[in-house]
Amino acid sequence: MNDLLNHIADKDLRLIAEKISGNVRITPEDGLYLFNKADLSLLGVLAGISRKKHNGNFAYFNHNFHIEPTNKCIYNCRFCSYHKPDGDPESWEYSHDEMLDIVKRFDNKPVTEVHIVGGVHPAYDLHYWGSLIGKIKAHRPHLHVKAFSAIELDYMINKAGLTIEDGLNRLKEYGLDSIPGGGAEIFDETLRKLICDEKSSSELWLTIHETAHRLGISSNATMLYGHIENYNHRIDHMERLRKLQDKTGGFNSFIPLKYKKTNNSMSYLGEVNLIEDLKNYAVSRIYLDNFPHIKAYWPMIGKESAQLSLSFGADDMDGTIDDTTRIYSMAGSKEEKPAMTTEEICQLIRQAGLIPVERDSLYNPISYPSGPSGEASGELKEK
Ligand code: V47
Ligand code: SF4
Repeated sequence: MNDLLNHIADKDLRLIAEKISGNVRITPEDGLYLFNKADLSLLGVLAGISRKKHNGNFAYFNHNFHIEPTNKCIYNCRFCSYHKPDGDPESWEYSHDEMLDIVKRFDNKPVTEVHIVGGVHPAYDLHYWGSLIGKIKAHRPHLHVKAFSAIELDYMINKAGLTIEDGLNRLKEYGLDSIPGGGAEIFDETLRKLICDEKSSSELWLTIHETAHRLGISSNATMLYGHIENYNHRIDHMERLRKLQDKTGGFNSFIPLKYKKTNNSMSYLGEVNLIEDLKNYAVSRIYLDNFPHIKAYWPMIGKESAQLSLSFGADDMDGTIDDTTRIYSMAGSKEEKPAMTTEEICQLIRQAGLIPVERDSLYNPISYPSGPSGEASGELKEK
């Protein structure tokens, strides 16, 4: 490694690389320098060091499905291709029974998690959504329920007239297991005003996650990138997350979400390219040194790019999904009917030179389809 570091001509970059390989936390200025000055191959190597420290040669996936209860939303985020106002012919809203039917479709399948996220429906409070969780748990008690972005939580808890702490406690009693990372978007207040003015503030997003962690509910964090933000904004976003994680340790994974341009009012911006995606995964892995996992969410970025991101710091491919999410196909993702078999997801991981691990929602290993040292990974030799 020292040999490699000696070949870095830029002295500042060399010092940052030495910090990373020596396990020393990098500063916001270092993070910015990496974004601006490091070439992609160096970022791949440095993110690889960090990735290996956290996750060895393992890459994770799970068996999951989504429920998107409604696309009716009181907000109007400019990047969102999903929401429709109540009464719009393209809006939908599932009843509890319809959502339970989705759960029942998986009765004979080895899924371990349901991910529930949708629009902020004006009519329903915490008890409506909590009782849905209760019914799901009554039907399948061991299914992990990862549900509701901080934005949905803010609205439903408020509508029920509860404090954040009491609301989250109540949802925990109903059966909520963990919280997904949505709604973080970009924390910078000036940008937030421009792209999603009405939704809960950055401070409130962070408070909801902090409170959840304190109550023993773990969560994920996201960052919407590739729109009007610059590298300073991304580092600021990650710095706020890193600080909170130092305090609580309650985040499981960080999920960079690439802005997709179809059917929303920011389309004129276009989309950033794959190099930018990989840089962003790499700097995220290095910067968020207290986050155990970096997730490449393949329904958004595509299977091949998600596979490539495993060489740039990501260690988790999310799940098999089984064609249960529409958010990203509506925003223009090429994964129009996202679904992967276990074999397909493992193959992608093995081809990247890593060992697939089926995990539960808290990243406890469930099985090693290729054995714990990857000994069964003959697929590496295939095309
Ligand atoms: O908050 C909306 C994003 C998020 C677009 O925790 C868009 O495991 C790109 O949070 N282009 C919701 N992104 C999805 C989410 C999520 C996804 C996967 C895994 C997890 C997890 C959480 O989707 C929203 C917003 O940031 N989004 N529109 C768009 N046009
Ligand atoms: Fe509503 Fe979420 Fe879309 Fe914003 S991103 S408009 S909160 S569904």
